[in-house]
This record gives sequence, structure tokens and C-alpha cells, in this order.
Amino acid sequence: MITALIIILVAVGSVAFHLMSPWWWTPIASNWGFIDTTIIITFWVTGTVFVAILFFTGYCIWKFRHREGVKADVEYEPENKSLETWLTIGTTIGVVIMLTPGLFAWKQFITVPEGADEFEVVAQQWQWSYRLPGKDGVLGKSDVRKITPENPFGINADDPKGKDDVLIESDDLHLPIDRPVKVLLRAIDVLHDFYVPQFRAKMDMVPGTITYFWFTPTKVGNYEVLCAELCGVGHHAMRGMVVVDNDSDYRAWLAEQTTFGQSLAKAQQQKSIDLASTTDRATSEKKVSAQ
Ligand SMILES: [Cu+2]
Repeated sequence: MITALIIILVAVGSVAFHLMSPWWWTPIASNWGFIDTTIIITFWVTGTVFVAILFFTGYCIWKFRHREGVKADVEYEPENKSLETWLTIGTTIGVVIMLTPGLFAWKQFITVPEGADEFEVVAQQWQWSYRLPGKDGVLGKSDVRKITPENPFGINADDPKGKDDVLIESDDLHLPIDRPVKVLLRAIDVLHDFYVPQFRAKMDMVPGTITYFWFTPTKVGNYEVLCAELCGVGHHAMRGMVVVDNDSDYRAWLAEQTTFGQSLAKAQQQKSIDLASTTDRATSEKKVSAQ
């Protein structure tokens, strides 16, 4: 009897917790309301089944409880064709209701609207970097084998399209509001997953391949980036920030960023300064020893 009561209380408590819970989604800041809808549909189907099964279990425990001197008045029935048929039909309908909206959502998710801007996210243990295509609107070719301290994105220096690529290393990414963007995802060590809860959309990042999704930011604000794929001891600290700006703020921010060409030139300059100072030192040391 107590067991039956506890089971019923779990069902009632779960529904009450859902209605009063302070832990609910953050307000959405992208076009992906459809993803919320599919989750809510799944939630209703699984929630209804969960509550129904708990009530049924509680009822059975109470109805068929042991009573002194009372014999069970039901017969053991290992096969029940009509019950099996109804359970199969019911389960099939439930699964179809849960899966169908997801297929429509997925189709939209991977169909990038024409004219969408692009940017690249590069993940590594345990930081986020970003690359924007620059004035030509095209990202230069890249290859992990070309990654060096001066070229952390592995951009092909021979590809003229890469020279104006804007690089953002371990800093906030800014995006303009209301413009669809295609997000290209690269991981250079292990699996990661670029996730901004307010945008809803997310995707795994797999070393050796480029995955993608698209979205349109719809609300100005600062949004935290999380890694949604366990990627090592620093996984929890793999945080970043996406700032959604209005057009003029975005342009002002973009104008301050460094391009690949500029960072290469800077590295080259630094190299020649280092070389000059080493030669100077060597010459003065030679002079001293000659005296
Ligand atoms: Cu990660």
C-alpha cells in the first residue's frame, strides 16, 4: 500500500515540479522556435506515458495486494492478442508523433538560406576561436597540417582569399542581428560541440571534417557559449561569449579586428626584430671577445 502511494506521489510530484520549476529554458534569441516545439511535443508524449505507467503500476500494486485468506480472482494470462495489438498501435503512434516534427526541423536545420553569411568556429582543448570571411565574403582554404603558433587556424597562406579573413582568438564573437549565418565547425584535437543555449541550435565538431548549421540571431545581447560534448578535464571551463549587435555596433567592432594578412605581417616583423637583436648581440659579443 505504501509503495503504491509513493509511486502515485512520484507521478503527481513530477507534474507539480514541472509546473513550478524555476529551471526552464532561457528566452530564445534565434529563429529556432521550431526546435522548442519539437521538444515540447516529445515532452508531452513521454510525460503522459510516464504518468500513465506510474498510475497503472500504483493501481496494480493496490488492487492485487496480498490479503490474508483471499485468493487471487484473476487467471495468469501470458498471451493477450488484443492487448498486444493496442499496445503496439499506441506505441507506434507515440513514436511517430515524436519523430515526425524532428525530421521537418532537421530538414530546415541543414537547409541554409541563400545569401547567409558564413563564419567558422575552431574548437580545441579548451578554447574557442572564430574566423570571419573578410571583405571578399569567402573563407580562405585551411588545413590542420598548416597550423603553427603564427598561424593557429592553419590558413593556407598561398590562397589569396584567406588574407582578409578576420581572426578572433579566445575573445568574444560578435554577430549582426537579423542576418542568417551559416556556422562552419572545426575541431583540431577531440570532439567538441558549439552550443549557445539561447540560439537552441548546436552541432558536434569532429576532427577531420567540417560540420555546419545555420541560424538567425533575433535579439541583441550577450550569450554564453558552452561546449556540449565532454572533451577532457577542462571541458567545464570551455566557455566563450557571443555578442549580438545592431548593425552599426557590429561594423564598429569588425573594423577593429585583425586579419590573417595583418597577423602574418606582424609575426614577420617580430621575427625580423628578433633576428636583428640576435645579430646585434652576436656582433657586440664578438667585439668584446676581440678586445
Ligand atoms: Cu569542448
